[in-house]
Amino acid sequence: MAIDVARDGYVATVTIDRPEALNAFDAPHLEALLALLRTLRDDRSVRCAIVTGAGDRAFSAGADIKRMATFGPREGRAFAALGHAVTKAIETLPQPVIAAVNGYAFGGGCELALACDIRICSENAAFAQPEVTLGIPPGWGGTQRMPRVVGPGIAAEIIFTGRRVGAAEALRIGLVNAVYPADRLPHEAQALAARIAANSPRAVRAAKAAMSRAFSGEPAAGLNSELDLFGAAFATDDQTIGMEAFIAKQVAEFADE
Ligand code: DAK
Repeated sequence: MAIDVARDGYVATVTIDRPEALNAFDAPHLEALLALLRTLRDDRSVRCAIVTGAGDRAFSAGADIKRMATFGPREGRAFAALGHAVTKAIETLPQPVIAAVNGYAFGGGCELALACDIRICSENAAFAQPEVTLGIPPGWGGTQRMPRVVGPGIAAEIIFTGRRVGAAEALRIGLVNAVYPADRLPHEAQALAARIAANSPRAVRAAKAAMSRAFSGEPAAGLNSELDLFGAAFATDDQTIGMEAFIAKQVAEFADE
């Protein structure tokens, strides 16, 4: 049982490692993931993170149903709050996060992937919000994030039916950006992350911060924030480095922070 982290250059890969339960989350795994996200948040040597599941069957089968089955309202609420803290920590991580979905992403597993900035998956991936079949509504942000990613009508159908969405459909509806053979998924995730990490970390962070406001409040507030972040970029070395490299027909090398 563990949440593992591995580094490759500027990229940190976080692996949910509980394959005997298809990487379902109990409270200790949620707490471990939350603690790890808090260290990544302040680690300027990490420019992009990947989240994936151990083994070849599941990204995560969601919240641990066996543990939840015995919860009363107080424990249920505390568990839901922990799940919220984890998905929020991913969403608000300053660095971009890629979900490399390598099998089942059900319930809380699907919601974890939805909290990431980008989702890519293997050909054997399957997504679902089956909570209503268990007598509960989605509880880790799926009701809010699924409609933003795939649109309200498709989200309503997926959430109200609890049905499975395979990789090809996930690609078609925009739930994932790309589908790869399972054995190529880790390499493709690393390549995508490395490509992001080669860019100005300050500019990428500013873009993520501005995009996070795209769906909150009035559009004008988001546009004003974009304006502020754009202006602030002109006070950084990265802006000078990036533009001078372009003019000199060279590849920009952005320094660590
Ligand atoms: N929890 C605990 N154990 C799980 C699990 C899960 N979610 N999913 C799978 N497992 C365990 C199985 O019990 C089995 O354990 P053993 O019997 O070997 O001990 C092992 O993993 C292998 O699973 P299967 O034998 O079932 O494998 P199959 O290939 O036959 O089926 C499956 C794979 C993913 C289709 C199936 O396991 C399945 O349907 N699993 C349940 C998936 C699911 O329904 N996930 C959603 C969980 S609900 C809220 C707060 C939080 C939440 C909601 C509300 N509030 C705010 C109100 C969160 C909800 C959820 O995530």
